[in-house]
Amino acid sequence: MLPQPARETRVFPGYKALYYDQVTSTNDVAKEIARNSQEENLVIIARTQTHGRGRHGRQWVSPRGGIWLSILLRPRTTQKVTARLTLITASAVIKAIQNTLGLEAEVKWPNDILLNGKKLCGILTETSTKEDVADYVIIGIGINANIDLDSFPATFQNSLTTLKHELSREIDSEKLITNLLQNFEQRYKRLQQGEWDALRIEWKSQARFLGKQVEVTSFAEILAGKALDIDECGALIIRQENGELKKIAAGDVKLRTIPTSG
Ligand code: BT5
Repeated sequence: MLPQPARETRVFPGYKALYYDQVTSTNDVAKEIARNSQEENLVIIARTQTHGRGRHGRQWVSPRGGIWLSILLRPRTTQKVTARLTLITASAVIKAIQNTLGLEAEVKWPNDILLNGKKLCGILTETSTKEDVADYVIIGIGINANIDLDSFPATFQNSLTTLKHELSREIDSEKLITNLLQNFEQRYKRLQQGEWDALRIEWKSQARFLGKQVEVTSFAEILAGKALDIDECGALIIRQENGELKKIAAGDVKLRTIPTSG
C-alpha cells in the first residue's frame, strides 16, 4: 500500500513514476513501498519534502520547484553495489544536465554535484541487505532546479546554487528527469554487465577535484592530501603529506585553497 495517493503515474522507458505533491522524504516513500511489495524500477517524485534527508541524518532543504526523486531498484547482488550506484548516478545527472541545458557540472566525491563550485545536487543511496545480497536499493536524487536562492535559509545561500539561478530562467524539469532516467538506465545496465571500469573512468573525467589538494572529514578524522583516484569499491584514495596513501570509504571532501604540491 502506498503512503498516500499519488498525484499521477507516468511511464518512462524502463521505469514507472509515481508523483506526489508533498511527502516526508521520497526515500522514505520508496522504502515503504519496497518493504511492502516486490516493486522495482519505480521512481517516486515529489514537489516538496517536509523531511528531506542527506547523509548521516542531515537536513536536505526541499522547496517547491526542485527535483526530488528516488529510484527503487532490486539489483540482486552484493553490497559493493551501493557506492558504485551513487557514482554512476552522479555521472547520469551530470550528463543529463549537459544534454538538456548545456551546463558543465562536476562531481565531488562521494555524492555531490557542483555547478560553478556550488552544490546543485546531492545523492543519498540507501541499501537493505538480506543474507549479504541487496534486497533493495533506493537512490535519492535532489536537484535544485526551479528555485530562487532566497528560498533557502540564509546559512545555505553561499554554498549552494540552483539551475534557475545559473540560467536566469526556469527549466523544463520533466525533460531533465526523462533524460536523467535514460542516462541512469544505460549506466545501470552497463554496471550489471560488468563494465564498472569504463564507468569509473567516466566518473573520473567528471571529477575535477582529482589531482588537487583536499581535506576529507571521515567520521571523527580529518585527513589532508592530494586526491588521486577512486578504487574498485568507490573509496577515495589520497596521498597524504607524508607520502602515505590512504583509502577513505566514507566522508566529505573539502577542496583546499593551497596550491598543488608533488
Ligand atoms: C546529500 O547529503 O547531499 C544527499 C541529498 C539527497 C537528497 C535527496 S532529495 C530526494 C531524496 N529524498 C531525500 O530525503 N533525500 C534524497 P549530504 O552530502 O549529507 O549533504 C547534506 C548537506 O547539504 C546539508 O547538511 C546542507 O549543508 C546541504 N544542503 C541541504 N539542502 C540542500 C540543497 N537543497 N541544496 C544544496 N545543499 C543542500
